[in-house]
Amino acid sequence: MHKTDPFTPNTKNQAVLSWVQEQAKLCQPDKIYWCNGSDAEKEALTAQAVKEGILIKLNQDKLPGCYYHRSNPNDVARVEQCTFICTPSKAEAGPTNNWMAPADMYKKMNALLAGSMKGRTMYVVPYLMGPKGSPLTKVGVEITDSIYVVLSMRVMARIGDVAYEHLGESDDFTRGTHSMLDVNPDRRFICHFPQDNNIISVGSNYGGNVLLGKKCLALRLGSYLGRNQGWMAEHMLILGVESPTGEKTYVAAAFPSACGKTNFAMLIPPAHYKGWKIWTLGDDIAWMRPGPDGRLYAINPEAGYFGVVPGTNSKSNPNAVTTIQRDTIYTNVALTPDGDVWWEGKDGEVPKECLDWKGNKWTPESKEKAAHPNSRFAAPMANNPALAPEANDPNGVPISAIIFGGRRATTLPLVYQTFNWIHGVYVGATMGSEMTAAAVGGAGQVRRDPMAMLPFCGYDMGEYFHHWLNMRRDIKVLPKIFSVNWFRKDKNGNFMWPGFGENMRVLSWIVDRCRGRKGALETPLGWVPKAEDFDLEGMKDFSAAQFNEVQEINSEEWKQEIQLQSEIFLKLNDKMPKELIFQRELLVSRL
Ligand code: OXD
Ligand code: MN
Repeated sequence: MHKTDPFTPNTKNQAVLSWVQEQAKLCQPDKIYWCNGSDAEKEALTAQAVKEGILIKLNQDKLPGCYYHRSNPNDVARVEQCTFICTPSKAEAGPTNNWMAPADMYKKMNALLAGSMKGRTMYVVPYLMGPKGSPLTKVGVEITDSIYVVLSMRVMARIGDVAYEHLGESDDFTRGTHSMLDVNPDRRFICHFPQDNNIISVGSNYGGNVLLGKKCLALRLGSYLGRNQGWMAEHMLILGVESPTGEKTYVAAAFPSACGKTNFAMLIPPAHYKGWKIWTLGDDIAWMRPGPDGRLYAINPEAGYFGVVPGTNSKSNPNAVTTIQRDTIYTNVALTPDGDVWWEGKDGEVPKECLDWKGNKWTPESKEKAAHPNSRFAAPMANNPALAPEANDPNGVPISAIIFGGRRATTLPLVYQTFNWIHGVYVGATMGSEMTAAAVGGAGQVRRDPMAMLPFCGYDMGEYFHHWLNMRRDIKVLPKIFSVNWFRKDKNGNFMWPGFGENMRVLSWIVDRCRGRKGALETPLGWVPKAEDFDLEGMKDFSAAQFNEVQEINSEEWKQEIQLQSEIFLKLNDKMPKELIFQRELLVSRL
């Protein structure tokens, strides 16, 4: 519905109207602003955010449409310890999630939300997760008192009237209430009520905690809905590999947060791969369901990228560098005197002086980082020169390969293919990775992060593995499953594999395996490339001997690795599917 006054409702959907009214009664905002997603609205809200000092307008000659935001220094990452899955029973949430009884959590949240928006505006943001018209697409409505959230949501999701059109008169939408309160870590809770399709997030203004379509709906509630409805919500990028003859192969890949999903999804092949092209479908989340032809089809529910900024440059990710030149919200990077942004690892000169992410004067002599290690860009996917034309296709794309990858300094070879779906599920389920700055606490420690979903699975992790195993009955043409590790280090602490664009070589072997074009050698872990099948041509300073080293399977390290897997086996205990227990035994006997 089109209108000029944002303070009158722009929908006739009764369920939305009465829920908003209920929330308004609780939060008591001064005004209710009904977003319609238009460009005029974007302009008005951006101007308002600048006026209120929430956004700083960047140098528009250099960065047209770009703005800068500094968060509260206590609010820079996801907070897993404050994230709750409030299923009716604790068992449904499982041992890897924080749980509280729904009635208790609603009581606690209602007390915090009561009057929380006095003196503030409540924004009502209708949004779609997924392309218009897709059977996988879901509608959400987020209520928030943060203009930064509204402006970020319009980058990350398809917001506005399009969502009400999809919803029609139905009451089937995800309700999400967000209030910053006083941005106090002691009053910070990210709560999910899967049985009510409801989210309440308070006390934060950080993307992963407050852009409720992303981690909360697309992964936590999404995984719960997917299990009940026969589809999969995964922490995976989606990319397409196009050969010089126009053959396209689609791949989904799960890596934990801040392990290079955005870089991999936007990869530019090295010069040697003339005529090859990588297309980005998504960089963080995949929703997948079996299609009528029995293949597994994936969509990216998002419409933008919320990427880690430090380290982004024309070597690591040239497409991202282009993507974030326009219409981008930068959070917690450094600000230069000429209204440009800077971060550690940016192309070009280090500025002689700038303001760091906290607003303090910074010079190259400063001990602290200028940009926070988890500083972020929010940029529309439409800016990506490698955006796949299929990114808006409601049918999604058929997935031929699934890749699991962690950040591991030792043990894990560069690449291997699992023997079959069940073995692949075992490899995903036992994945370990060094923790990063994307979540508060523990950076650097290796933890088990099954399918990179540890922080995002909205129900019992053992049941989630069962769901993966069960899906093989509905997917008639099963994707092949691979393990990769870009992060192995030598004795001197140097990365053994150059990574970035060179990862194309791994991808090309994977594509050839999916298409039955390349052979492989059987090892205790799975199938690995034969030396002659792995393309090293055109690589400077990387020999066949180095390839053997990065592929080495060290049985002592693997004995330890299997011990470390006990962490997840013990935690899930009797919920661990038998198939995965057997897979572990088989691996032990093969080794
Ligand atoms: C993200 C994350 O922001 O995984 O995508 O933390
Ligand atoms: Mn992520």
